[in-house]
Amino acid sequence: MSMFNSLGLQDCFNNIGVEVFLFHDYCLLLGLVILVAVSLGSLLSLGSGVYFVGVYSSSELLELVWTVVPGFLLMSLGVPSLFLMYYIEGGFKYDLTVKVLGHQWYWSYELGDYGEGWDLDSYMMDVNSLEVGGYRLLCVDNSLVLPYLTKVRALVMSSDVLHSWALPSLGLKTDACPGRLNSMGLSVGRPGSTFGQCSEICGVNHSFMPIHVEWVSWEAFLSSCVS
Ligand SMILES: [Cu+2]
Repeated sequence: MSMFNSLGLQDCFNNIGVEVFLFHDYCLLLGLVILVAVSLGSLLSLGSGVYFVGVYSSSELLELVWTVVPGFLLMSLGVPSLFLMYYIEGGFKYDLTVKVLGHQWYWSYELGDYGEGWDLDSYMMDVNSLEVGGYRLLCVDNSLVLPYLTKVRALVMSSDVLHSWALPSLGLKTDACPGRLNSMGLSVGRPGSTFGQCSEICGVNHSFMPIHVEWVSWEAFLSSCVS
């Protein structure tokens, strides 16, 4: 969970999140190395009084290097980024499908795989009805309960305006668009709780439609949802 003194991304709860975290760090590091190299080179060149352009006539090797090296650097950003994008979108085989529907201003979840009675609306808890230790603006009345060690497919859609179903501690975020199903692979290896919020400005109560997913064992999952 994000705290007031947090730097960087949240600690991740799943494999995709860790990969996203590493890729983010790599991008920042690469940007920093290029910034320092270019700034130092410019300063040294200016300070020494020897102007590179003044003595430059031509060098095919130099031109080759300053074309190929940035090309490889860009590929080192693009290739893992594409892999991550496809990985986040998920594969084709799932154990469970959950439909996430954004409304103004709450989320509803449908677990149609196991018949009727599994649908729920998830509203933010009023601050006065919070229990001690509950999180203001994050706790909901009906949490989405999902089993861990399971390949879950989330199909995200909206019934009115654009919303975005975002779970930062899983490194995942998908826009909820009216009339379009976006899919996302959720897979977590241990029990726990993940919180998120709508991440698309969707109206006056945009800040008040949090997301809470509880990861439990299959036994607890099956008993929690049969009602
Ligand atoms: Cu929203």
